[in-house]
Amino acid sequence: MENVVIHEKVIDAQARGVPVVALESTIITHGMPYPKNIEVAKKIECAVVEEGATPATAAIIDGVLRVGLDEREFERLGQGEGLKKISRRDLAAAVAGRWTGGTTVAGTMILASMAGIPFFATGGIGGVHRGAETTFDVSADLRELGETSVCVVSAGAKAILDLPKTLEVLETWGVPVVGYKTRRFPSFYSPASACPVSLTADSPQDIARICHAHWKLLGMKGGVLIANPIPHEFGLPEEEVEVAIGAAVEQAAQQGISGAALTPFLLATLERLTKGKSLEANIALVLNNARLAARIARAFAEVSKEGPGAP
Ligand code: PSU
Ligand code: MN
Repeated sequence: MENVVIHEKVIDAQARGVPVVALESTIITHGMPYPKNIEVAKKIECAVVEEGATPATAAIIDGVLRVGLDEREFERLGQGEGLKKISRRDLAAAVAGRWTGGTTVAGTMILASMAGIPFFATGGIGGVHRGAETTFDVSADLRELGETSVCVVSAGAKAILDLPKTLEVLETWGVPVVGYKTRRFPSFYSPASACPVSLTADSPQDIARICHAHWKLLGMKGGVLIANPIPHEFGLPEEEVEVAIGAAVEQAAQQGISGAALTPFLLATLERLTKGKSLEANIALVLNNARLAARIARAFAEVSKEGPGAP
């Protein structure tokens, strides 16, 4: 795809058959404060390298779609002004208007797919917002998972969302939701919610086989969502998070915050209300997801070698 600039180190890894893991950048531009955001983005890349894969953070710099960033580009995203949050509907405007910004889960899936990278690690996906029955606020991430053939490793979705409705929409779009060593959909800061997942896998190999069956054996399009619970020691007490979320949702309604601004507003308010504890949990779970994504990408390379009749 000639409109994407793939970093040399990523092209080199692809040529040598080293698995690649795509990473998103809205977490840098809209998810965490500077300089923590840059620090964490680099730690995530290191976690992927430690697991034997090559990281490729996606973003848009001066209207150029980039997969794999260098030092200078990370700095731009970390402390630049007027940075955009770029989802599917924003891509054309970003290119035509030479925007610089972070790509959401949906945006990153599109860039990863253009660059031929089927595995992607993030923190949490966007979903159906609470009160969506009146606002119709449903993240474009869900439709993208239905459409684009990338496996997204997440810690589920934040309880700022309506989790049962989010899972219903994923079902409508035909997205396999695979709980990693769990039968319950994780809710980001907590290892489990009350909602069941449709599938459970106990190893990266099991997940790789599901992806292989989905894309290669059945020839279907569309994403696979991996729900990887936050490690127990980093989870936050559920009652405390629930109170803070209730307050954040209420503040958003009072201030009339809606649309693309809603998720960043809720995340920032939550951070304040939990006195930074949510940030530490966020970092722990993203690193956990990056490691798992790298292990799945490696396992997928092995499973693909076993040939079309592989189990
Ligand atoms: N959820 C999080 N942290 C995040 C996001 C979601 O816990 O940083 C970001 C992701 O980039 C996601 C986007 O793709 O917010 C969803 O935004 P919206 O609901 O506007 O589609
Ligand atoms: Mn929205």
